[in-house]
Order: sequence, then structure tokens, then C-alpha cells
Amino acid sequence: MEIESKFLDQLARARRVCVLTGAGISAESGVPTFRGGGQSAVWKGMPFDEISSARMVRENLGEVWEWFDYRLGILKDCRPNAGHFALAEIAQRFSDFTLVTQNIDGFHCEAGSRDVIELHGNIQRARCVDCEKRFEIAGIVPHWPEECDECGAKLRPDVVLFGEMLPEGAFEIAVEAARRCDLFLVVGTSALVYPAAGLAAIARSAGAVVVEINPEETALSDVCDFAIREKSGVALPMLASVLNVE
Ligand code: BV8
Ligand code: ZN
Repeated sequence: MEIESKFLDQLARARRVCVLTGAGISAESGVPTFRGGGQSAVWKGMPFDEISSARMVRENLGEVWEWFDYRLGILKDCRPNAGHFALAEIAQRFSDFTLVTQNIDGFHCEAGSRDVIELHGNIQRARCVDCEKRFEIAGIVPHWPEECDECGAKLRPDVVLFGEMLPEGAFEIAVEAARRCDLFLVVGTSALVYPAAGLAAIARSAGAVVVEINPEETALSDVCDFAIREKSGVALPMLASVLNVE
């Protein structure tokens, strides 16, 4: 895999790094992506942004839980891959490194990354619809019709669905990191979901070098300074080894 030497110089010179990841970084772990035709893109004929929506939580929470339990079942046999571990290693090389993910699989934390900003929540947690108490639910399925042990109200996935606000403060911290970084890496995202996809343009307008790691072109490709058309499970360990040589 050929990585432009100009990019490698930028990487070596970078002091403040911000990384945004999407479903593509977990593809090599066996987790289906959403828009790459992965089987998780449709549920009983409902497109992804319909079953994973605020409206469905209001109208048919049981169906939402069936969909999330199905995905939790897939995740049970999946583990972080070399790309997740490489990012945790790369983070050690920079005093100012922020990892922002759209993913809900928790694989960055499992691979050793610290202070991960999970913009869309985490599938391994449930939340009470009333008092918002959180519950770790890894490995326990099914979750429906579980109720909150504090107030008796229903539980829902602690995940941001379409039409819902992002977790309090999460996006603001991500914007701050995008504004201050000098290198912004976008890994494994089709960059179609907002506000997460807007972070690259924020970084660029603040003067950062923007690099995309994705085997395919995306909606962001034109605002990127460099593109590494490679799987993240190959590209990120390469970057980690280049940095270790420094
Ligand atoms: C919001 C959790 C303010 C759920 C997700 C109408 C009403 C309300 C809002 C909207 C609206 N119309 C539009 C919006 C905004 C909406 C939005 O952006 N919609 C899009 C579809 C147009 N956004 C929202 O609703 C957000 N909230 O706006 O709040 C608000 C509130 C109320 C009213 C108005 C406004 C909330 C968005 C969060 C939704 N939740 N996930 C769940 O998982 O069930 S988003 C979902 O998409 C996932 O989190 C995923 O991460 C994210 C983005 O997808 P990607 O990660 O990019 O994955 P994808 O499959 O698309 O692409 C994979 C990429 O990887 C590809 O490029 C592929 O080439 C690459 N790849 C494949 N293999 C590899 C690889 N790359 C590297 N290596 C490999 N091996
Ligand atoms: Zn409660």
C-alpha cells in the first residue's frame, strides 16, 4: 500500500489529532455496515433510518428492541480488529488526540482507546425512558419488556436514533477537537449522517489537514487533502508502525 510521503510528513509533524470513525472500521470485525449493503441496513422491510428512529421508539418500542437484540446477537461473536487496536496505539504518540465515533459497538473502548466520544451512544447500554437511569446490558438478551428498577418505566436502547439529539455535550467536545486539531482523520464513514459528518468541514475550515481512510470515495472525498484507499484494518496498523519508527 502506497501512502503519499507528503501525508507521512504531515503525520509526523502533527501535534493535535482528531479522528472520526464510522461503521467501516468495524467491517473487518464482521459487523455489517449500513450503506454498504450490509444485512443490518433493513429490518422487516423497514429501512435503517425508519426502524432506528425516535418515532419507532414512541410507536413500537418492542420492534425497536427486536432490531437491537438482533444486532446485539451479531456483535456477541465480533471483536475489535487491528484498526481499533492501531488507533489506541497511535493515540499514545500524540499529547492531544481525540477519538470521536459514530459507532455504537463499543469496540474502541474494548481495544483500549480512552475518553472515546460516542456521538450516537452505545448498544451495550439501555436507558429508562423516564428517569434516564442507565443499565449495562451486554450479553443479556432479550430486553423487552424490561422495566426500570427505579421508576418502573420502560427501557430503551441508550443509542441516538434518527430525529434525536446527540448526548449532552458530546458534539460540542467533538467540534472543539475538530477546531483545534492540525490533522483530522476520517475513517470508515460514508459521511452522510449529520451532525457527525460536519466535523471534517469544521476541521478543514480551521486549517487542519483532512485525510480519509476508506476503500471507496465518500461524500467527504472532495474536502480531503489526502485519501488512503485502503481498509482501515490495513492502513491504521501501517500508520502506527510509521509513527513507532519516528
Ligand atoms: C439530529 C445509531 C437534531 C442508531 C445512528 C429529519 C428529521 C430529523 C433529523 C433529520 C432529518 N433529516 C435528516 C436529519 C438529520 C439526520 C441525518 O443526518 N439523516 C441522514 C440519513 C440524512 N440526523 C439525525 O437525525 C441526528 N440527530 O439531527 O438531531 C434534530 C433532532 C430532532 C429533529 C431535527 C433535528 C441523529 C443521527 C444519529 C442516527 N443514529 N446510529 C443505530 O445504529 O441503530 S446513525 C448511523 O449512521 C450509525 O451510527 C452510523 O455510524 C452512521 C453513519 O453511517 P457510517 O458509519 O458512515 O456507515 P455506512 O455504512 O454509511 O458507511 C460505511 C463506510 O465504511 C463506507 O464509506 C464504506 O466504504 C466504508 N468501509 C467499508 N469497509 C471498510 C470501510 N472503511 C474502512 N475500512 C473498511 N474495511
Ligand atoms: Zn426510571
